[in-house]
Amino acid sequence: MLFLETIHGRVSPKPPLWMMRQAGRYLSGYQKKRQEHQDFLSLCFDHEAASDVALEPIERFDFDTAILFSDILTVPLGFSQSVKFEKGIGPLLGTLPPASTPFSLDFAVPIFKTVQRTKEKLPAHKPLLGFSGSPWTLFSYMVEGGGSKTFEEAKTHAYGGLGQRWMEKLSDAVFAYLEGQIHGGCDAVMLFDSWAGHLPFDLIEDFLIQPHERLVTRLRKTYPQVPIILFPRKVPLPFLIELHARVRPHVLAVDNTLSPEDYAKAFSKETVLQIGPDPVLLKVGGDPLKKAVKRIKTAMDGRPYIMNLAHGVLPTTPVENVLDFVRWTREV
Ligand code: 1CP
Repeated sequence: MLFLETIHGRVSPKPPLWMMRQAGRYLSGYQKKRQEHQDFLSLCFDHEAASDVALEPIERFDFDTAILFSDILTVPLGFSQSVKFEKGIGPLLGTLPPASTPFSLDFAVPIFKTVQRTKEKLPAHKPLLGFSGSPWTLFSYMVEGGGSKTFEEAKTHAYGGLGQRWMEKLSDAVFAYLEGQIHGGCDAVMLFDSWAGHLPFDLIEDFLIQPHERLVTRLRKTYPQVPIILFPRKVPLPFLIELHARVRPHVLAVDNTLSPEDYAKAFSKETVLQIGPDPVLLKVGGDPLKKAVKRIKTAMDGRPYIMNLAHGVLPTTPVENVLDFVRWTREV
């Protein structure tokens, strides 16, 4: 499996490739399945439909890994916090439960079934990636009650003691949740810290570094054969370097805060990076996309890396551009 071999250090002129949110709204099969379900979460909890959705991009684009089809915002359900997705608004969560609330994996039973069915239906040479939100990103949604621009509530609790308590609870919950995915058949797991870039310097230690240290150390020790991809989005370089050095994920997923050359300079050749063009460039397609792909390949030449996007694929992306992206990534 090129994807796993690369994570273990194999250098290839044709890097493994997949896209964040590869199973999503830009695909007709997804749209059809989505319409057959009352809301987005019903689709996530229908293990047959969710696994079909996860397989569609593999069949269409021959990506080098599949990713479980679910969402990071199922985890709050394990603390009995309500979650719904409102059309045109995004996620809406109920009030934050008391910090004494125990975590239950009951909500995840259908998700683990999705893992199993996706793995069964995948060609044997394609791995399956499990995932979770990171503690800080999950906490942000749980406190803010949805998306946020300022993260005022989340940061208020972070500076108080409650945030710290939740970091420990969420690290343990995410470990248990990923453990279930690994038992179900996931070959690797990814942690999405999508809102890490909103952490001010004085919260980096307690809300970015320590929760990941706790979580990744425990995962590495318990499941040494399962690689971990960490995506701390939009974290300034000095913190990113420290996070990487202390947490030691198998793969560091980077965005487009820096140029590919700067990422190559900042991290030694032993560091496996996951890197890719701006999702808007994928939507634009043509020459600008081709140039961006070439630039990344040149900067990453001679080191193991995974091609992806700087963030999730946009719903407005033409499928033809994805086909071009795959072709340009693999042409030598
Ligand atoms: O049809 C729809 O309207 C639902 C759109 C959709 C989809 C396809 C959402 C709503 N989530 C997903 C799937 C999803 N989300 C996957 C599936 C596997 C894949 O193909 O990649 C994954 C891994 C996620 C992860 C996720 N969900 C993240 C982390 C990655 C990132 O994009 O930063 C986050 C932040 C979410 C929250 C989320 N899910 C959906 C929405 C609208 C949001 C809110 C985003 C925001 O607050 O801006």
